[in-house]
Amino acid sequence: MTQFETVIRGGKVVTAADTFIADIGITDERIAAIGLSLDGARVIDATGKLVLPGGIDSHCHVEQLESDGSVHEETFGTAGRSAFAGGTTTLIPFAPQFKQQTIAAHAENYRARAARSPIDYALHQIITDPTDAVLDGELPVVIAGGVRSLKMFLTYDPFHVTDGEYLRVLAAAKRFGATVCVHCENYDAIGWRSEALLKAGRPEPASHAVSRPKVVEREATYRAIALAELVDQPIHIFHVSCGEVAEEIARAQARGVKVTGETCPQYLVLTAAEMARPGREGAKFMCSPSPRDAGDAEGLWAAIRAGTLDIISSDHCGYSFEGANGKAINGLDADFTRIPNGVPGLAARLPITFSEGVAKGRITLNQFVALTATTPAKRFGLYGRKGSIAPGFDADLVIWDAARRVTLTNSLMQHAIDCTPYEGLDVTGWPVMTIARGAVVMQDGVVTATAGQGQFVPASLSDDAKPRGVVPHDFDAALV
Ligand code: DUC
Ligand code: ZN
Ligand code: ZN
Repeated sequence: MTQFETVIRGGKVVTAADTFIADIGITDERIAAIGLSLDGARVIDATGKLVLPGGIDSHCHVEQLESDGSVHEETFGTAGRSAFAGGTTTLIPFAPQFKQQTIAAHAENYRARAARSPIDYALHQIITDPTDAVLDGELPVVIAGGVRSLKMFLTYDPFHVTDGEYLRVLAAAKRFGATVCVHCENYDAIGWRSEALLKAGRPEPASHAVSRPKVVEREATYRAIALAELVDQPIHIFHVSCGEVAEEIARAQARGVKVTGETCPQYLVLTAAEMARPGREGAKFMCSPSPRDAGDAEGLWAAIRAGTLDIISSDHCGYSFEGANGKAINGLDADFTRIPNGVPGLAARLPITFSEGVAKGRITLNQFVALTATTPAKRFGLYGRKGSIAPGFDADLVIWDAARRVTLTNSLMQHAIDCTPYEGLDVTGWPVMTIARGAVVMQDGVVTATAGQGQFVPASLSDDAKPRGVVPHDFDAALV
């Protein structure tokens, strides 16, 4: 009988396609066999538990450099700890580019930070200044280095790009083979309403939601898709906040356009009402797009079940509530336009998705795995190594107690941030062990991973990112 280094014995193995009881044999960091009565030097008993592929958080902001010289509080070290605590084994954070600067200007700095990661990671490349030198000179080098997804912001100072700049990036992505992820909100509409809110004497956090209603996101989503259709470049819409926006994606998908979408736990369990808490407390819930209204989450679940939205990422972007580097970086009295946007969610993503989705009967176990691991791996070119339980894949696994009831607290999140917007939320389903490339990195909440243990995972061009070959009037402007 083959002796494996480690065997996970007797668990209910769940992939995006199947659910079955089996042992998993692990050797040399990879899944070597799936079968019955496997024997290992180390045996981990998973009887009565689920065995899932480790989560892939394909949208999270980690140790991100900002143009003012500041760096996000969440380091790769603390992000890895938090991710492992929550059953996630791969992250895809963002390498920066700032206006009037090259990509190279910050690449080495960010790679050096990432090299200390305890968790495996791929990278997205933010593009904010798409000059010819950046698109034709630097981008092919970035892509050859294994970064095959670009992030574009249609709003947000100092990141936002014009429609013309967005088109140029879509065309370059098509030429060189990359997918494009888009933050869809209308910059001018938000600016206009924000100015009016401040003039009307409404500087408090609750105004955040008022400044950027659904239509602002819906318009930008429509525009992002229409321009991508013009270029015939696949795009992925980040952080869809409500069904009304998902409908734009569904309409385009029905036309055959290659557009995909994701949502995040904050849109499934938070509402805009949280931002109306007394004083500056509401800042803890400020993220963009804004959380919406009671009832909007059901629209998102419907879009998830229909396949319109097929990834649930965290958009983890942690800012502590206290201290001078987080939500109060512009002072305790900063108006809503000057409070950094973002909520932490690395550790909360899987438990909230499982609890709200599987435990409440909205999705199946297999859909849960697809949304949180398999589809992110496929979309961002990591599949074959990450995202499933099959021979040859990295042994990234999470042993999951489907019945465990937990009340979320900030200390359970194990991140660097001093608060969680999910404080007090009851969930059913919890990770009891996380295994990364064959090593136990979390057991019963104790994380043991070390700095530098994580590897950079180069991405390949996914099928989702390949153009379909349909351009208006048979004239492909991207290739001229
Ligand atoms: N929204 C983003 O798009 N990025 C970071 C934080 C946020 O709220
Ligand atoms: Zn965004
Ligand atoms: Zn984001």
